[in-house]
Amino acid sequence: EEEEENDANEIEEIVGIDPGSGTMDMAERTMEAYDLDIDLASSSEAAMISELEEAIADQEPIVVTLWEPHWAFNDYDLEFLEDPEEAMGQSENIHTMVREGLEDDHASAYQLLDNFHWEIDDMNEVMLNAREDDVEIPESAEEWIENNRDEVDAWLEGVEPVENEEVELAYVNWETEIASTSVVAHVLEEVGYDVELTSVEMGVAFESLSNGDVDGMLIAWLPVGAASYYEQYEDEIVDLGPNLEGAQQGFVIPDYMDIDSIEDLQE
Ligand code: PBE
Repeated sequence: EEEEENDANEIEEIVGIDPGSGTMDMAERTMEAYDLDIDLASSSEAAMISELEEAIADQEPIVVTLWEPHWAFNDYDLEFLEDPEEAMGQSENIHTMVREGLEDDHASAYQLLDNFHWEIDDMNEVMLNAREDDVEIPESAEEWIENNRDEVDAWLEGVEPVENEEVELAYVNWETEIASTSVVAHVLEEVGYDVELTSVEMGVAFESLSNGDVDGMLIAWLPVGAASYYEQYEDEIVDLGPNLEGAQQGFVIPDYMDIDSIEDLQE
């Protein structure tokens, strides 16, 4: 029998990101929930974005795993596929987590990490300014701090300066995580800390935090993305709660495509 030509038939895979990421875990669970008979290709944030850009240049159908905040939503007309089963949750918060004992060992760092909270627009500004000015995110993070002094000063309330103390933060090499981690690292340096930043995979970040090898991290998207790691490690780490609210992950398409729900990918 002949199949009608449409965008859904042309989709043979969903373009994912790094194996071991919360995004891939949630994508796998979502594909199971909808019983999708297509592949989930792993890659990286950068490789996923370049595939997306190539598809858009050729107006080809493509489905990627993507999340908000992300500058791609600023540069391109993109849409989240509807998720009637709510397999990806309604929205995500990004949590700050620290190792047990940090409060006693480095009270000021603990206090600052506990105070740190910002909005989607703030994180977006750091990422978009880096692109606009063609600088690395740590540099646009410094600029953001200069332009948002009042907000930063509020995080510093009750935080005593220190000397000769070192803290280590783990992060994953995703732009959202580089943005938040860079901002907090700069502010910790203002307080007087020597800050070491360690880029690892998400599972390694959780493990390092649980055994005290690193002091903190700002990377856990919950309740959905990082759920598997969180369940595994929650008794061995300290969850300081959300540093950002209202984020979202999902399956994303260019808006020229003629599908609008994950259900449209079912055969
Ligand atoms: N992400 C980017 C990460 C967090 C931000 C959504 C790819 C993840 O949890 O997998």
